[in-house]
Formats: sequence, structure tokens, C-alpha cells
Amino acid sequence: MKKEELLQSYEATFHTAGQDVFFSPGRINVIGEHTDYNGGRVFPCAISLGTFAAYGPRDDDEVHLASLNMDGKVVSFKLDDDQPETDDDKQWANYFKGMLVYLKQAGHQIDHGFNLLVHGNLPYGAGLSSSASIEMLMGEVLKEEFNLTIDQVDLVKLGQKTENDFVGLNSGIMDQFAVGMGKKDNAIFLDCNTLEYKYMPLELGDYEIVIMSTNKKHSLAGSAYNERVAQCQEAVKRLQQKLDIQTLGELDAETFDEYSYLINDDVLLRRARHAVFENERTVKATEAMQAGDLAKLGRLINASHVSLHFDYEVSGMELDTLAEAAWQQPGVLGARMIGGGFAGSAIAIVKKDQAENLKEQVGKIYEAKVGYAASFYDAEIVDGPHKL
Ligand code: GAF
Repeated sequence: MKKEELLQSYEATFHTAGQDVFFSPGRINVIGEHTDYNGGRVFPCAISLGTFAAYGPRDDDEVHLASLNMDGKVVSFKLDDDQPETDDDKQWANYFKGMLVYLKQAGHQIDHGFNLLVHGNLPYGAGLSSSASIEMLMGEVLKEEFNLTIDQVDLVKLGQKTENDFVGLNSGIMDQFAVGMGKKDNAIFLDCNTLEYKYMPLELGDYEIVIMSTNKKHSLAGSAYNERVAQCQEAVKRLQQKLDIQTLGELDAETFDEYSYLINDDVLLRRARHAVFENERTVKATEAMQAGDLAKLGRLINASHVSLHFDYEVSGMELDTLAEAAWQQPGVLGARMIGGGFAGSAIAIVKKDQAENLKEQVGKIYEAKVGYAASFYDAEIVDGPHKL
């Protein structure tokens, strides 16, 4: 949506002119899935699909939020209201409200109300992190409009806190980091234990990343996500009988293998095995990319999907159909589901001149099997949140 159009909608919604327009990206993750809350590595990047917001100040102490993706109905609350919205049709506002609450709790001055009109071209439930996009959008709006002095990584941490404590999903930090720290044409190699990170240009030569969306809605909070987090914590607890570790991300595959007898449970063993091996794959994938060995990068991406399917069990018929159909297409180096799983999106690394063929063929196979169409997007890697 164009800036002018959003400002027009702002005026129609709030009966006054808007002041500024902001954009915040979504994210994809090249590799390193379900490793973030396990203290492992991730390799995500910010994408050009994301969320826009038009902002205007108010001269009272009220916040009025409206989303064009939610019928444009206004949700309003007082600046000092620090409780999550509980009504079903207002809960979307919690991603914004949480950021505001935690910024204020951290001592930042937000001394007047405001209106915000939001529009996302990132489909909700597409597994491209519309939630982190919104959290970091709110962070950027408040930082800019209220001249807050806050380090960007601290803002990212408040995004994760919003997700964990205000929304109720025990997510790791990957999504907020990928969005909040996004850099054009770069992926971010992040160690989620230490928060050390490195930008790495996505050097794919004649290849590109295609995003394949299942168009099946998912709800992470209502799903088995928190259960996976708890299972990994339980596996750590059992390994702690002999090992001095806090997270699975501290283990290499060999050590894990030698001590895996301590886990003594089929499901927990598979969950932990995924976390440990996926962490190693992520390191190997960045090395392969840097060495120009894209075929190896592709194989690691395929292995990630297989592990998410069999060991972590967060794939599903729709995501499997996309990945497996992509594997059969010419010019494809690798394909896998991304994000929390169960629905959402997958990615494929494909030769640029075969990308259209991939979309057509995978699209046909998907529709025939699933009964409705998938959507395809070329991934454009962009900067983090900013004023337009
Ligand atoms: C979701 C979560 F929000 C992330 O923190 C991450 O765990 C991801 O699922 C799986 O890698 O997007």
C-alpha cells in the first residue's frame, strides 16, 4: 500500500490528518529452526513483505489503534493501562500494547496519546512473522516519535518479552532479531545464547529464494509450540545429571550422542536430537555458503526439513507437499518449511531461470493434493523498521 493511501485511510478512520508512515518487514529463516529458544544458531533475514503504520499524536492520554486487516475497527485504551486485551476481537492489539507497556516499564517517557492505523501485506499466519513485524513496528514508531534513547537490541528484547509475557508464546528471539536488525541483502548469523551476531551477504549466485505459502492459517500460541519448548527443557534437565549445560545449543553432536542414554524417552530424544543437529547444520550452512558450495547449502536445507518432519514433528501435509514437490523440480538446490511450523510457509533455493517453472509446477501439485492454491513470493531482503 502506498504512503498516501494509508494516510487517506488514517484520515477516514480518525477524522484528522496523520503525521508519519512507518514500515516494518517480516522474516524468513534460511536455516536454524526451533534452535533459538534452545540457545542455538539461526540464520534469518528481513523481507519486503511486512507491516505499514500511519501515526498521529493525540492531545489526550489515549491510544487508538486500528488495522485495515481487521475491519478497521478502533481498539482504544489509556496510556497507563498495562493489562492485555482479552476480547477475541481485540487481542491483535496486544502486540502493540505490550511494546508500549514494556517501554514505559523500562523508564521511557511516552507522555501523550496517539492514533495508529496499520496495514500488513504479510498474510497473518503465513509463518513470516507478522507478530514480530508488528512488535518491532510499534517499537520503531515509539522510538522515533517520542525520541527514545534505546539500543536496538534492547528493543528487540522487549519485542520478545511482549511475545512471551503479554501474548503468551514462549518463543525465542529469532523473529524480533531478524526484523529489528534486518539489513538489505544480508542474512543474520545469530547465536541465541550469547546474542553475538554477524551480517552475512546472502551470496546465492545464479540462485534465489522463493517463498511458498501454504495459505493454511496457523496459530502458534494455540499450537504445540510451547509443548516443544517444554520438551527440550525436560531433555536438558535429564542431560544435566551428567552434563553442565543450560541449553541444548551448548552440545555438539558427538557429546549429545554419548550422553543421549540419559534422556530415556523416545519423543524427548527426537526433540533434542533435532535441536542439536539443526544447530550444527546452521553453522555448516553458513560455511558452505561462504565457500560457494551452494549444493551443500541446499542439502543441509533439505536435511533441516526432514528433521523438522520426523524428529521435531512440526511439519504437516501442506508443508511437506510444498517441500517434496520443490525437491522434484529442475534447478532446485533445497527446500524446507520455515518458522514455527504446522502451517505457514516453506522456502526453496532455485536457479533464477527456473523460478517460474518451480512456482507453476509446485503450485499444480499442491492444489491437486491439498484442494486449494499455494502462494509464491520472490524473497527480497530488506532493512529493518524505518520511517518512510
Ligand atoms: C517461531 C518463533 F517465534 C521463533 O522464536 C522460532 O522459535 C521459530 O518459530 C522456529 O524456529 O517463529
